Amino acid sequence: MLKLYYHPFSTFTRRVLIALIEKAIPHELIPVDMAAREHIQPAYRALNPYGRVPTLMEDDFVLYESTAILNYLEAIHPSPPLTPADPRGRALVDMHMKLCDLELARQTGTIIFPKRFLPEQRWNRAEMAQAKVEIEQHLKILESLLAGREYLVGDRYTLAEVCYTPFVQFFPLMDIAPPSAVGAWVERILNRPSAVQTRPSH
Ligand SMILES: N[C@@H](CCC(=O)N[C@@H](CS)C(=O)NCC(=O)O)C(=O)O
Repeated sequence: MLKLYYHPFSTFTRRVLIALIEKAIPHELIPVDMAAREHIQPAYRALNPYGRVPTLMEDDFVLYESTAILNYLEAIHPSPPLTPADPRGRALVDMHMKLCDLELARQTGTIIFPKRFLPEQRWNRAEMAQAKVEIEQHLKILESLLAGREYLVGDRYTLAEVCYTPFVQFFPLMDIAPPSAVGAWVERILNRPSAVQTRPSH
């Protein structure tokens, strides 16, 4: 059985949890106590030398990086599909997964990590403000791509939406009001049962 090393507040882990649910893949969850610094201890670093979650383990096969894990799950459990079958559709999903990491996930982390876990005196407000500007620029581009569409690729829910879901969840905490087509898309993807089931409590 697949094992997933995870933390319940981890955005990147949530992507994998969503895919496991969407595809009804049996799995075992193994919590990593990040508050107790378990992720930087030698035992966990032997699995994932970067000391991050998620990490997937299947027999003696170990895989980290959420997008690599999502692609592996798609390869071993192609049904129901979370990517289009045609090469162009597949490539567009890859493009959006990458852009989500580059243009939203990193900047969201810069804002929400301090807001969720650090006292205000430790916030780097200049860095957080710059991250918000970058997110708003990205949302303008997404708005033009999503106008008149329900989803980013092929008008169906794909791994691109799986990647975005944990990060768009935090728009309210970041005081970001998305433009209209992005706002409707966010509501659509956050209301999906797999998203509701994995919504973080914090
Ligand atoms: N690029 C990685 C990012 C994973 C990541 O940064 N996970 C966070 C939790 S959401 C973590 O483990 N942080 C601990 C650390 O960086 O020390 C992925 O896509 O899996």
